[in-house]
Amino acid sequence: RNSIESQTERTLAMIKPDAFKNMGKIINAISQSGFLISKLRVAKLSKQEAQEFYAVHRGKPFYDGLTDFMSSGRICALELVAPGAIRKWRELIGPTDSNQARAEAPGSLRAQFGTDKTYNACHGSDAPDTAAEEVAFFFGPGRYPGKCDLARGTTL
Ligand code: RTP
Ligand code: MG
Repeated sequence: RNSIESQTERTLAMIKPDAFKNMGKIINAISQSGFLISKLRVAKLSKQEAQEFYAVHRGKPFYDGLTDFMSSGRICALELVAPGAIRKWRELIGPTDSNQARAEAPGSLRAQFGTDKTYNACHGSDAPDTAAEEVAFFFGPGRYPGKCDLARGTTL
């Protein structure tokens, strides 16, 4: 109850398919920024799982392209723990559009590793309730979305 984990906030971070090849650099940046990485898993989401994860955007013009992108390759999901983790992680990743990020936050992860407003390298939860839901999506009891056998390089 007095552990750092219970006294600080947690958020769900994701390294998206376009940035999976830069996972090492991104995890290094996460560690250097003072987050505790409390959970981590690699997965490849099905289209249906991507639609579920981004259900809040259902009906928007970019929803189909977004969920195609998010199911196009391996991702890395992480639970990050730190004081103010939700806002702190969104600050580290920068504005949604990587081009805007390069103009306004050149050191941010989206500036460094993303391309545009769709292919933008990283995801971060935006509020405590969505953080709890998104952590449960990947790490909740009985939840194993996006099964991926990394050793064989195949989706199970
Ligand atoms: P995220 O949820 O992935 O952390 O990103 P965010 O809060 O900064 O942005 P959000 O509005 O929640 O959008 C979710 C993701 O949808 C894609 N997107 N594409 N083409 C477009 O107009 C557009 N707008 C958003 C991005 O991949 C964005 O991160
Ligand atoms: Mg969002």
